[in-house]
Amino acid sequence: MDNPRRRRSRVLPAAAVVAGTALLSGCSAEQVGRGFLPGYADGEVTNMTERVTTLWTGSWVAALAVGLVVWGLVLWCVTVYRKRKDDDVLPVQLRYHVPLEVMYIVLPILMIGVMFIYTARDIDAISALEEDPDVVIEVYGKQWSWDFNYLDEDVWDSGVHVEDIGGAETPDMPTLYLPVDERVEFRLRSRDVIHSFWVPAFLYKLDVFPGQENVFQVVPTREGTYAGKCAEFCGEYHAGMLFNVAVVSREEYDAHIEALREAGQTGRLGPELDREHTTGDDSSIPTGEA
Ligand SMILES: [Cu+2]
Repeated sequence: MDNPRRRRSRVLPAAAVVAGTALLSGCSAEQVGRGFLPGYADGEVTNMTERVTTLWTGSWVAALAVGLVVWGLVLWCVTVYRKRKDDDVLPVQLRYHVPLEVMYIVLPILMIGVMFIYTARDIDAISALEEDPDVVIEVYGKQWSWDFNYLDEDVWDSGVHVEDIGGAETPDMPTLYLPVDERVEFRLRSRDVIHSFWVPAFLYKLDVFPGQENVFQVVPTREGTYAGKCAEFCGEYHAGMLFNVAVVSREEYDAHIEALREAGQTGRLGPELDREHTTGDDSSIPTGEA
């Protein structure tokens, strides 16, 4: 029968298992507050990361609240209307309840509407382009590395096509330098197939298409080195398509540009290096300039 003491004895170990799992998995309050997105306690990585994190945590808190209500209703029905002893007649199998059915339609539309409004607001802010970015970087994705053209400085850097990611040597990863607290415009192009430019710590990625230029802007706000990768499966060595992003002071940035110039890496690694069967005609590609 319904013995409250026995019920408690089952609830307590379950709660202990949940708490124990949370502790063992090493999740701190700070990580939970960020919804387990990458991030740092000592500052936001870009001008957009706080917005993205808030949208993410807001979404899952809302989803969890809806989930709790739904699970609660399910459990309530299962418990209250369960089959009892000597209860061997099926309940009515079909019933109409128009107000309830209207609710089934209206409530989900409202919930999706709320998510839509916040998402549209944030996508708008994140993809906004300003007239005069401080730094313009042209990025070429290629099987399987990256070329970076620092367009304002007329220098370039290039990653070696990685072909032995399983080998003992670590791939020769290019490092993209960005000055902290300055607005950077990325112009993304591909030399061959579809890639995706992803710096996980920026909480943003954008696909890279052959024959098209995709543009976004961001202001890195925290000095540090971040991992970057290709996020679109692009062939055999896709996993080796890695790079680093170094967000540094203006002085360090200038010094790095100077070093590239001294190494003779002046000019631009342009569309002439695209793979032949894709478009080599620069004029057909919109430049992204306003
Ligand atoms: Cu790729």
